[in-house]
Amino acid sequence: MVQNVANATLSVARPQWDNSRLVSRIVHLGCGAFHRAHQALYTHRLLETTDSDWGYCEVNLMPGNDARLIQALKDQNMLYTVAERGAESTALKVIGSMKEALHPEFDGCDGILNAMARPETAIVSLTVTEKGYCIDAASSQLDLNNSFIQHDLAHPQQPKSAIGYIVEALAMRRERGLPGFTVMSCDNLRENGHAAKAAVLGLAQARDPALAAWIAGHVTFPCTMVDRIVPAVTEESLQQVADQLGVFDPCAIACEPFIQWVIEDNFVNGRPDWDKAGAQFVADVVPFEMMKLRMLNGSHSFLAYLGYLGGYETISDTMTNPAYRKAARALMLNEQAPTLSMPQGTDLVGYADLLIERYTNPSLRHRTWQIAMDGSQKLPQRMLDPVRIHLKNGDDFRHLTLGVAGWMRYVSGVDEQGNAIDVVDPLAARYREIHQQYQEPEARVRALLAIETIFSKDLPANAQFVAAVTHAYLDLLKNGARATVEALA
Ligand code: NAI
Ligand code: CS2
Repeated sequence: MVQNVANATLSVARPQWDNSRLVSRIVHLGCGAFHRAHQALYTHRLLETTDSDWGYCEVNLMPGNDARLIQALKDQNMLYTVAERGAESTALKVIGSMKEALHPEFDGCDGILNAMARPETAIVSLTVTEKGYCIDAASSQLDLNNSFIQHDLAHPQQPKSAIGYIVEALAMRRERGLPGFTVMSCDNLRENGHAAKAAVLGLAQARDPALAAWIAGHVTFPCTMVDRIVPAVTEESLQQVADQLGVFDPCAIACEPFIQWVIEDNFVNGRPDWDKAGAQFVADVVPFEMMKLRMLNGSHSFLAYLGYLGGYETISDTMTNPAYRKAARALMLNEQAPTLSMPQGTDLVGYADLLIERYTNPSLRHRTWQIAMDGSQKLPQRMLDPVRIHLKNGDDFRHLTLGVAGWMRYVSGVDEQGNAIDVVDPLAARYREIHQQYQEPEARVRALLAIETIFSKDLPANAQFVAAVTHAYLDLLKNGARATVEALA
């Protein structure tokens, strides 16, 4: 018998229940690193402490590793390990909230659509990365020119995008006289529920206005603020878990101990009592989302671009340089916090200090390269919304400016030593063209600013912003990232 997490002798206990207790009431699209260490863990905690029967039907839509993960979960009775790594010690947990797992390669589109259209499916949740919504990052509206969306319009019953699956499953429920379900985005988008709604209704409207009207009346799209730093697995991190666990678990995931989930209480078809497992249900999540996207994710992207260029492999390595620590904290408190409208009593200084402490955790090895990915999808909500506020108010925003210039320098694809950078981004080809076509720095900056899905029309037309970014970009070329960050102080 092949030894795995379901049958080997382990150093920690397996769940006290078996799979038959669970009902697949949630279909989750995007069984990646984050979901396994976050929503699946909250749901597991609920199973540990209450008589809940809420379980997950996991779905991955992408090929390659994502398909292999689904097969591996099936092979080990849907059990897997989460390793919470503090600076000093690691706690292991075997998670038992997944009932089943599906992939188009094994189960076909039909298998997945039928699961989403089952009467017991109450929630469809998503962690499909920012680009998985097929929206224009600047406007948060569905991009009808996206190749996945064009495919799904032509072949609605064999969708490829997460949004196409949701729309077709809702069409099936409507035909079958079933209620809708709640669509719950857990991605780092601004007003993620509203973005998911715009994408789903945008596609439904393009297919059939009557379907769009039905969805508008039968589906809710709560916003959520999700937080836990979960780096991508590496061979090394999997081996570390195996050494501690007693068996190799290909589905294991290592993360920080911190975890937070704030959810808008707007569910159309029931929900688990995640508050009993430490989540918070509130009427309005948007202020919390903005706080996290700007203070955490904004400073993360700043550290990712300037840290990578400065020769730092991970966020914790970057934090060993006092100038970067200081710059990250100043970005959070001087340039992001003032753009927020938080409920009274919110301690943003305490929040910033905790973020600095979390970034410093040396056990995580969160690569700057990983966070630097998909900048075209991340800059608008992390840096550019606050820039607009500062431009309007006439305030200083030099850290944000350097963050944007750092992204521009990074997407040139060549580091400060002349080595190639593996730039991963849906717009990577466009960046390459720009860097080939424009040799002169000022012209490159202008060409990058002209990418409307990132900067809209207003920012490239703002002379103050263009001058500030150009200046910071020239500083980076002349002095390098470390010296430029040091000079901020
Ligand atoms: P991952 O790379 O481990 O997983 C990504 C998942 O998204 C995979 O299941 C993949 O199949 C799916 N996916 C990717 N592109 C897709 C597309 N075009 N259509 C449909 N599915 C697609 O990444 P991870 O770490 O799980 O992060 C996923 C997202 O979760 C992030 O982009 C972010 O929005 C959110 N998040 C991540 C955190 C983290 O620390 N890793 C923390 C908070 C939020
Ligand atoms: C990171 C986030 O990869 C990134 O872009 O900024 O995934 C970050 O780790 C999480 O949002 C933390 O909750």
